[in-house]
Amino acid sequence: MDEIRLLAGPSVRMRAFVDTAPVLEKCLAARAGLGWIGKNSLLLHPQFGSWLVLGEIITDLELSCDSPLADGCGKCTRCLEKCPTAALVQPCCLDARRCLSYLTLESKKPIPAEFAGRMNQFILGCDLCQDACPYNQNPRLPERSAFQPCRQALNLDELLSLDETAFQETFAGSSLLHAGLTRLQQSARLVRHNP
Ligand code: B12
Ligand code: SF4
Ligand code: SF4
Repeated sequence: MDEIRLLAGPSVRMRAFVDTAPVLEKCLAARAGLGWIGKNSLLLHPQFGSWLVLGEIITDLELSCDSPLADGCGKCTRCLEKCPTAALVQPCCLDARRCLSYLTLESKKPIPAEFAGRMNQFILGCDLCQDACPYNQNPRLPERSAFQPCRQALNLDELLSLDETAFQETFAGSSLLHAGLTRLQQSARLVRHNP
């Protein structure tokens, strides 16, 4: 935003969002020509696939628009086939109540038994409908240090042995704190017996 202010002058009004407000980010990104909404319901870019996070600056600056990109999914349905819980009920349409990402990250209720055996080794979030996508096969690693992974894979026994104090210390600065120890340990107990 500082750079925009340098170019456009101090009177320009702006506000930035990154998954932080009720803004239809995928829809806006598609209309801004950054990609198309794939059948996995995520924004896909021809080069980066869906391995990207969206952020936006809303401003009163008069800017010219790019044209939206054409749909690149074609007849492919790999993401729908790969979803372990059939949460992608039709192309581009996700039933969040069945999605492991919702169940492990957002839901306040215990994970229903019918989904426990389908969690693979995911204790938080799920990327299977992204892993399956042909556009996601050669991911570009982020250069910025802020986007580098801050920790290697979690050890389930270690996670299950943590108390709240140790959890806060171990994951200080990580988004895992948002999930909370109770939720993570619930998932860890469920995936322990999965192959
Ligand atoms: C709620 C939410 C979830 C929910 C529901 C997701 C869903 N697909 O509905 C849950 C918890 C399940 C979830 C999971 C994930 N999420 Co999420 N989530 C959001 C959030 C906060 C809101 C999305 C939303 O429901 N908006 C409200 C509805 C009405 O809008 P919408 O879904 O965008 O649909 C509108 C338009 O897109 C358009 N539209 C929809 N489909 C189509 C199809 C066509 C053809 C057209 C023309 C238009 C169109 O019409 C709709 C109505 O206006 C966004 C951030 C944000 N503020 O947008 C992140 C966001 C979508 N999530 C993101 C990510 C990364 C994930 C996960 C991969 C995380 C993970 N690893 O577990 C999974 C992926 C699951 C999946 N396959 O979608 C990223 C996606 C980046 C990308 N490449 O698109 C976002 C954008 C966050 C970010 N800032 O980067 N998420
Ligand atoms: S994130 Fe996992 S559970 Fe959710 S739609 Fe994608 S594959 Fe299905
Ligand atoms: S897996 Fe196929 S259908 Fe699904 S989002 Fe990727 S290209 Fe589109």
